[in-house]
Amino acid sequence: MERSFIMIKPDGVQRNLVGEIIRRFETKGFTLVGLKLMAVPRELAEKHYDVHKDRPFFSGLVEFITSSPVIAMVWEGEGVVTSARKIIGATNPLSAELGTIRGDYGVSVGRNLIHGSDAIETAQREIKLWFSEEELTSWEPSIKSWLY
Ligand code: FUP
Repeated sequence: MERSFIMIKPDGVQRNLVGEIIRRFETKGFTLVGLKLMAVPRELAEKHYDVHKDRPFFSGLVEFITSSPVIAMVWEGEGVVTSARKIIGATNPLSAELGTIRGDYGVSVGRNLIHGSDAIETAQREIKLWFSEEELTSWEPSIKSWLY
């Protein structure tokens, strides 16, 4: 089953949006298979954003992600990678549609509240980077077979 790595960034935690953000994924119908609150080691932040290492915003981004705790999560379900990106909204919150997490709560690209994997292969890499196998628990929603 498809999985995505979702992280509530320090600004989302500081602004008490953890419950609201988790609610959106739960009510959409995806299954939470891993969750932890953690301080992010610099090395992990640098690996996670490795693709941006030559960009001017890289050092500020790593500073920010390591500045206070994040919520790291893995969500599961058919199409979860693409759907999560829609739930999250565009990178710049000022361009993000209302109804998305960034569109509803964000004002700055450097404080855009949440990360979501941008492709299935990226999700696999990020999940390995952030979670051990033992930290992930697959479970079957037993209420209705059409809920993931
Ligand atoms: P996204 O996939 O929407 O998280 O966006 P990107 O992978 O393009 O960017 C990763 C993070 O870098 C963004 F969440 C915020 C930060 N960023 C900036 O701070 N400035 C920029 O111009 C672009 C991205």
